[in-house]
Formats: sequence, C-alpha cells, structure tokens
Amino acid sequence: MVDQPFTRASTLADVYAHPVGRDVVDRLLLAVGRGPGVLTNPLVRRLRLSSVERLTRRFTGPGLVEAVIGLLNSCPDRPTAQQTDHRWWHSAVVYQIYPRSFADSNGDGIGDLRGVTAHLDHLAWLGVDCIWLSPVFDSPNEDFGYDVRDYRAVMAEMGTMADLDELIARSHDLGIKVILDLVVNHTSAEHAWFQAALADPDGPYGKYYFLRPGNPERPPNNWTSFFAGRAWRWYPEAERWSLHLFAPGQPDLDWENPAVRDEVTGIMRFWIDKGVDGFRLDVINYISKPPGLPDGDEFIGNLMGYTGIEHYFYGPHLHDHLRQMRRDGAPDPDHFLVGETPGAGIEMARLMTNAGRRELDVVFNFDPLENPGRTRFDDYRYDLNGLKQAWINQQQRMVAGDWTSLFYENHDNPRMISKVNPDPEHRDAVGKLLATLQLTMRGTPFLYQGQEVAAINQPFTSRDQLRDVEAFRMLDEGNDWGRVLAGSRDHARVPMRWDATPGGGFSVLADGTAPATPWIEGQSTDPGYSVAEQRDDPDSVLNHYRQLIELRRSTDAFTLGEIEFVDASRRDYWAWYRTGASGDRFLVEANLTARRRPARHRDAGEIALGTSPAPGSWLEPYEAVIYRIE
Ligand code: ISL
Ligand code: CA
Repeated sequence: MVDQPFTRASTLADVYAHPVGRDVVDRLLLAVGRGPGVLTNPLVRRLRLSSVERLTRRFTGPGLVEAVIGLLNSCPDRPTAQQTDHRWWHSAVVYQIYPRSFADSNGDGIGDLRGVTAHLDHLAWLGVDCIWLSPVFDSPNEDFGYDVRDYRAVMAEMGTMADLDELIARSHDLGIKVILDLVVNHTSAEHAWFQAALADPDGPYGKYYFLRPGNPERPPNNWTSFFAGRAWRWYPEAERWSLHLFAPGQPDLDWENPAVRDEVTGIMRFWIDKGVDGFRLDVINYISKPPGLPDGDEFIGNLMGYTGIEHYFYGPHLHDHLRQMRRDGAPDPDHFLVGETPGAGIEMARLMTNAGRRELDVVFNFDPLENPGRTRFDDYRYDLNGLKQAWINQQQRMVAGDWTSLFYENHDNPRMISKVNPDPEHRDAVGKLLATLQLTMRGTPFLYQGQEVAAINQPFTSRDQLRDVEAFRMLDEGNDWGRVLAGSRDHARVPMRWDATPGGGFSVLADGTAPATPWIEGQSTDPGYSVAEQRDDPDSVLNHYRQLIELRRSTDAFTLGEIEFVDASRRDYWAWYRTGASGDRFLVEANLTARRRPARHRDAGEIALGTSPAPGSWLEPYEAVIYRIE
C-alpha cells in the first residue's frame, strides 16, 4: 500500500501510486527519451525495487533506488481536489517583460522602467491582463537581476522607486495587473546579509546561508551548479565554503532558518502594500535543502545534468515554506503566486497549486519545452507531437482546484519558432499556430516579449556577442560553441524591435540624440518583424495574437470552459473542443507539420479565426483554425 514506508521490497506499482514517485519515474523516463507507457506493463509494475536495482545496477550504480526511497518517504502529502472560486488569473493572459531588453527611455542602451511605461499602450492594445516584470531590484547584475542586493530598492539602471510606482499605477489605470519576479532561493553575494555573514560566519547572518568550515581543497559535497562547475565557493576571509546552485555570486539562503522565512514574507508584504498583484517565484521548488547536504548520486547527476539535484528539487519542507509564504506573505487569494519549478512534474505541481493546498496558484512545468531525451542545448527540430502529448497528459490529469500555466518561451529559453522550424518560409505560420494552441488551451497563457511578433533565435557567431553568465561559464568549462549557441539564453534577451529604424526603436531619446549601443545587440534584423510593421499588417502574427486574445475575451469557453480532445491518437494533427458554461462551443484543429494534411472538421461550423487565407479540404502547413459550433 502506498502509505506504508517505502523499502526495497516496494514494487514499481507502489512507487507509481505515490504522487512524487510517479513524477520521478516519468522524469527519469523522459530523460532517457521514453514516455510513461512502460509503467502500464503488469510485469514491470510488479517489479520490486530490489529487482530494479539488480537489473539496472550495471549502469545506475547503488544510489538510485536508495534516493527514490528516501525521497518518497520524506513526502507524506497526497493531492487534494477542492473546487475553487474563479479568480482573475484563471482567465488572464500574462505577458512577461525582461525590462533590460524591452525599451530604453534614457539612451544608455539598457532597458528601464520608464521604457516599459512608455509601451504599456502596446500591451493594452494587444489585450494582455497582467505583466510579469523580470527582476528590477538593486543588483550587481552578475545574473541580470536574479542576484538581488536589496529587495526594497530599484536597480539604478532600471530607474527609481517613483518610476516603479508610476509603472504600477499606469498599468492599473489600463486594467493591467503587475506581478514582480521574486528571487529568494538565493541573494547576491553583495547583499548586506551575506556581507554580514562573511564578517561573522557564526553570527545571526551566518545562519542565513549555507556556510561550512572545512578544507579549502575539498567542498562539503559533490553538488554541481546550474552554471557549470561546482556549487561551492571558498571564502578565505571567512574560512568558509558557501553553497551556490547558480553563479558563485548567488549564495543560497537557508530556508530552514525561520529568520530567513520572516525576511521573505516581509518583503512580499512590502511590495503588496505598494500595489503589486503577486509574484513569480524564482526556482522556488529548490528552497528546501535536506539536513547534512548529502552527496548527490553520480548516475542521477549524469542523467539530469546536475549532481545533487535529487536532494533539493523537491525538498523535505518545501510545502511548509510555500504555505508560510501564502499565509504570511500574500494571504489574499487574488494575489497571484506563480512558482518557477524546474524539474517538478505534474503531481508535484498539483501538490503545490491545488486550491485546497493554500500554497501557490500555478507553476511552470518545463517538461513540455523539450522533446523527451532532449535539453535546450541540443540543436534539434522540436516535434510538436511532443507538446501535444505533454499537454494532453497534463490536461487529462487535472482535477477540481487544479490549474496550470501554458508557456513556450521566457528569458531563459530559445525562441519556439526557431526550435519548431527555422525555415523563414514557415515563420509566420508557425508563429500563428503556436499562438492558437497556447491561447485556446485550458490554463493561464504566459507570453514572452517578442513572441507576439514572431521573434526568432539570433545567428550569434562569437562569444563577444553574448552576455549571459551561464553561456560564459559553459564555454569556460569546455562546452562546444554549438551546444551553447543552441541553448543560449541570449536569444531571448536581445532588444525588442519596436519599429523599422536601425536600432529598432529600442532606445529613443526625447531630444533625438543618438543613443548608446544597446547592452546586447540583436543579430537578426529581417524586415517586417518590428511591432510597428506588424501592427500595420492585418495578416501579421501580431494581429493574429490580438484577434486570438479578443476572441478569448469574448467568451468563457477558452478560459474556464471544459476541454475535450478528439482524434488524439492521430499523429501530426491536434484537435479539441472548448465548451463554456455559457454554452459557447468551439472546435480547434491544427496541422503540426510543414506537410499539407486532410482537414477533418471543416464542416464543424463557421470559422471564428483561422490562419489560412483560403481554407479548403486540406490543412496547409502549420494551419490552425477555430470553428464556432452553433
Ligand atoms: O531550467 C533550468 C534548470 O532545469 C535552468 O536553465 C534555469 O536556470 C532554471 O530554470 C532557473 O532559472 C531561474 O533562476 C536562475 C536565473 O538565472 C534564471 O534567469 C531564472 O529564470 C537563477 O536565479
Ligand atoms: Ca535606459
């Protein structure tokens, strides 16, 4: 039975019946390019963990089964299913802004808050309901704001607190909510807390972090960083190792310390009192680390790419901490809490977000972003059948009180059009297809700046065109250029293109003087893909996004409406019904490939919105069409 403690005598069926066990098995299968189907085989399900270890010991080593048993026995929680009230964020379209690359109002080549405010009319015109700002707090910018030096001060390059107050007020005037990016798994090493910790490692602030005495030649464990290299930095002045899952300048906070938790909930209340409508919580599933910080299993580390990840991607007190953030930091259910949770699966997501749990509202599940067995550093063509399988699986497992985010892009990932098909001939069709899938699926869509104008990856040719600490550390660690280029976060961080002028209107100075060179330069400047050019073209990707959002707003079918997939087993093709409580009913059908294929529902009803100028008995390459069912 699932509620007995797990032992080596437990079967794979027992493991799979545990929410976290199911996610872990699915994740391990994904990593080796397999789907969950193998767990339907009764012979496989009856296997005891001891047999699994004997069968796989040759290449998994001794630690995998022990790691799974330990993880499952530390997670007693079971999912809830509690109906919830309709909140604004169930129906919202969210737009992520990376302010550094959105718009520069003072000509220093760095995007800023006044630049965002100057373009809120674009977002209101597009029809988005909420903006998520990537970090704007004071930071030395080793990781462009994801290394916070002061949580209650605005980064100098971004502007002033008055500018942020103005942005929030103007957004609210336009009916647009504002959520801020809150990075509290770690701070910058320049944060006053960390400086105080180094000055007095055994004092109160020393306990805010993971500072460990020891031999300067040997870190306390074998964990590696997401930015290449080991996850420890030695500070001779303090004679201490400091844990950093990310860059060396991003020391991890110790959330087992109640003082840290109180600091965070205080920061949340400070920004909510200033009118902020919620937070996107950076790598929030990493905040609970197990006592003793045990070594990571080598096999898991090699498979997942990061040694030690099994110990913290879903730590023992994660839910306690999330519940405290909700209770003490953002108690109003209309304050939207979005968890960035790399590595967390569907069951873990439900345990973090079901309404009955009083933790978060939605999380980002990254699994659909790559095809099974792939990472963003693999240069491959993304097969949209993979998205179809992942989203259908997720939708069919959601119960009352569950909700999900829907996204393809953000400031950490390459552009989805380039992943699906980089052929310029298909750029618009793929852009409109992706827009249709994302904006008619069931969940809260998160658009990333540039996605609405069919932004694509950049043909970077050398390291000096890049700016991202992750890319630099990967190159320094010997990763080849092709891998770094394929997955570089810089693709998504080049300046927004507002018009057809040479600089794309990114830096606009009131007095017309020439602005500074942008902090990073875009390499692809093909005509027709700036906001102004797309706005003027009724057939543009931008106008398709606007029409989709307008259609979404006109009915309850695409927000809270039920979803029912049809022809789900038909490869390269995807169709579903959306039916609102109002009785509004639509059918979406899409061709997931560059090859024409038969349309199957042309007679479903009149076309509410389509991507082909002359819909016939065939679906054109990447054609997506929405029929209104009478
Ligand atoms: O997806 C990942 C690991 O599975 C990483 O690529 C990614 O860094 C991870 O999602 C965490 O990203 C967030 O935290 C980082 C910051 O650099 C990213 O920009 C942020 O989105 C550290 O704060
Ligand atoms: Ca600026």
